[in-house]
Amino acid sequence: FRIRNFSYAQPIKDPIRYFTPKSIYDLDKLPKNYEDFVNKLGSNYPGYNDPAYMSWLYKVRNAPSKIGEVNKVEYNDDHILTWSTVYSKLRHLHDDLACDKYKENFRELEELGILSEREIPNFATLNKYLTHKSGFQLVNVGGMIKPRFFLYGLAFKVFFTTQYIRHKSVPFYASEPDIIHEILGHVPMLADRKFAELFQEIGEKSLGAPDHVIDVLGRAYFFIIEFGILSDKVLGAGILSSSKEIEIISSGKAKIEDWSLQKIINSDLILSDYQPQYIDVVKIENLKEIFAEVYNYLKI
Ligand code: TIH
Ligand code: FE2
Repeated sequence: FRIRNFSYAQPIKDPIRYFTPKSIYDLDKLPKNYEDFVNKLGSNYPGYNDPAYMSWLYKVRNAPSKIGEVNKVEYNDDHILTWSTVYSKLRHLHDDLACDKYKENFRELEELGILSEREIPNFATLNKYLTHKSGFQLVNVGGMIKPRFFLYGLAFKVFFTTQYIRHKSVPFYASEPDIIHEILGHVPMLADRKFAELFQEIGEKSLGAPDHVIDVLGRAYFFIIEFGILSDKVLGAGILSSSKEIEIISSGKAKIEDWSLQKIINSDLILSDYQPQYIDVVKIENLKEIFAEVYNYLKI
């Protein structure tokens, strides 16, 4: 008989942690809990004292979709007013500041009647557009999920997305993703075929990866895809969806840093406040090389 070497064996505390999806439908087996929201709940949570909003919020957050299904969320006049207020303000700011790819697809989405100030688009319509353009689809979850599982989705061109909208008292900045962030931040970029390929590649690199790899991939995603800039234009979805954050950048007071892998590895991840710094990747064509550097460093 053979003596097996157990030195690589990991104690399986949480079996799901080691589950790697093999097909898109395996994504339904991943946990979709959103611990961050629960941690944040307190009397300073926007909308905390608005019981109608809070009960709606719980309902929407607790109805994650399965692959291939979409929820039809009922938005009331308050929600639509928040959408319209942010939409018109951002649209104006984006004219000068959003990167070209974003603007090009945004214009197309408006021309097709998919995006407008008047209504919050439904996922069925968005997904029809996205799958046609780049193969991506939105699948709704209740809030920020574990980075590992978010990245796993990308491998199968699934973009896990929130569907609730921020409270009307805080239209111009949200400390966590909501539908304004997803649609006015991410969707126009997700429609770009090259960008979508990059997303899928990041996801593929994450499948079954050890924690330190997930950590670095998550950081690259965060500092570039969410909060990156392209010299005098904005790329990051976290900036594009927040007029407050755009204003900070255009005021010239923001700290802009050149890309450096060591910098993103050593910087704190600030999730619920304005960013203390933004990474400038100069032009979108640099992303391939930048991510190649990340993969090379991680030996993946
Ligand atoms: N700050 C973004 C907004 O106001 O739309 C939301 C977030 C994106 C990523 C982290 S928080
Ligand atoms: Fe995001």
